[in-house]
Amino acid sequence: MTRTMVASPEAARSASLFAEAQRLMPGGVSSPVRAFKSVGGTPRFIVRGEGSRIVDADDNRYVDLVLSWGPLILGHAHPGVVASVAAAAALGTTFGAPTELELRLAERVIDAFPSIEMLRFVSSGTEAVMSAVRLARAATGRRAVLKFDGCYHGHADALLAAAGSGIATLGLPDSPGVPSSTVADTLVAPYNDLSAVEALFAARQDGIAAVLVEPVAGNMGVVLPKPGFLEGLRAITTRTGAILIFDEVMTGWRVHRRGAQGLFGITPDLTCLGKVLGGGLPAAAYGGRRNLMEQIAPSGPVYQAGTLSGNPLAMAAGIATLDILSNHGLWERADHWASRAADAMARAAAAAGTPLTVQRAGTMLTPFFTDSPVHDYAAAKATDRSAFNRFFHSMLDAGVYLPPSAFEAAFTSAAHGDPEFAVLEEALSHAFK
Ligand code: KE4
Repeated sequence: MTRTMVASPEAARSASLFAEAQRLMPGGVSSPVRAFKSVGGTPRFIVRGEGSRIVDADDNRYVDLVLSWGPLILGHAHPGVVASVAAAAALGTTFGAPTELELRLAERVIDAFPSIEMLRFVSSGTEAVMSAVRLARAATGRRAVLKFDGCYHGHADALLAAAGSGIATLGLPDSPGVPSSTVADTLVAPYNDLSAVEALFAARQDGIAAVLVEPVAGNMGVVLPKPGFLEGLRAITTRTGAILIFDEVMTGWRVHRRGAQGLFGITPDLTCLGKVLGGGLPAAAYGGRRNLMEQIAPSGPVYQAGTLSGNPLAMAAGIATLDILSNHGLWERADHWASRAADAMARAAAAAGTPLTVQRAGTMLTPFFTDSPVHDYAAAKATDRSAFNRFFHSMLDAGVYLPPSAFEAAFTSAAHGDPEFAVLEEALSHAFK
């Protein structure tokens, strides 16, 4: 029997599994942010997902607002997705050869993102961004890449400078093992600061290959571009011949059906996608202008490869997810629930006299414990993280599973409805005390 948590949940089985896991895997996890290190306590070992809910090893049931960090816009174990993956698996799990499924998912992506004329599938967002940066450097003959403080683009060496997400969560000074020579060509500007971008371009005599940006930042918490910021990046990169790369691994199908480029009407040169693209299985992609993508091997000299790239199970999951999501109303349902949740958090905090700023873009949102808007990483770091941690555990104990970090985005799905909203409101009624 599963139960919605009303008191501090029994987490004995998770604690026991976590102790065992820590002997076998660094931090007991397969990805750092899952370890609850910044919020403290025992990470919940999850046994199954059911639509908007997850059930942990102690049979505690939660409304899931992490959704595997974004991919599950339809919710867990959607029958249509499960059936497609099962059917594909029955034919074989991987061939290392071309399949029609890759074409079918590619055409859906190109339909959703008109800036993408051609794309390449890979298995993770890290691979997508790493490859897009390599392509931009090859296409321009330049070395420098400009990124933004607090943005996270995966764990490729060159991009672990001033990163967000797990690097921010754990307060890591970037990462040991990344030679200073590797990040010497990685320039970092504050998010939303066009004058800093202009200054870096003016100072870099040999030119800049690419500007890489989360067009809505999600890895320092949700931080929106100020009016004119993205337009300014587009103008600067067009003027200087630098490649504008939108890292939409998180924002793709999350802030808008056509990503941030659809929401703001900006056309990047290259786009990186992931998460929703694979419908919960490992798939990502990078794509853009044909005259850039044709430089990728084997049509061009820029090498990039992957044993499981375009994996048929991941393709099947992605196709099913995008086809189901195309049904009118499902994306809008997730967006509306996110809007209601943001309002409910703000109302509950105001009623308790707790400073809270909830920032949302479509189906992703972050409660920042501050009374002023957060426009960049410095402001995100200045928020009250102890208050967030208390909030996180109060909500967890009340059956709402939020991202275990103040520097992440929470996500909603088409499976979140009124019953889940009732659990959220009840949890919020005593979360700010
Ligand atoms: P992956 O290599 O984790 O598939 O994607 C890297 C990546 C690239 N770009 C953006 C904008 C991203 O948000 C990510 C990964 N996001 C994190 C959550 N903030 C994944 C969660 C984790 O690291 O465990």
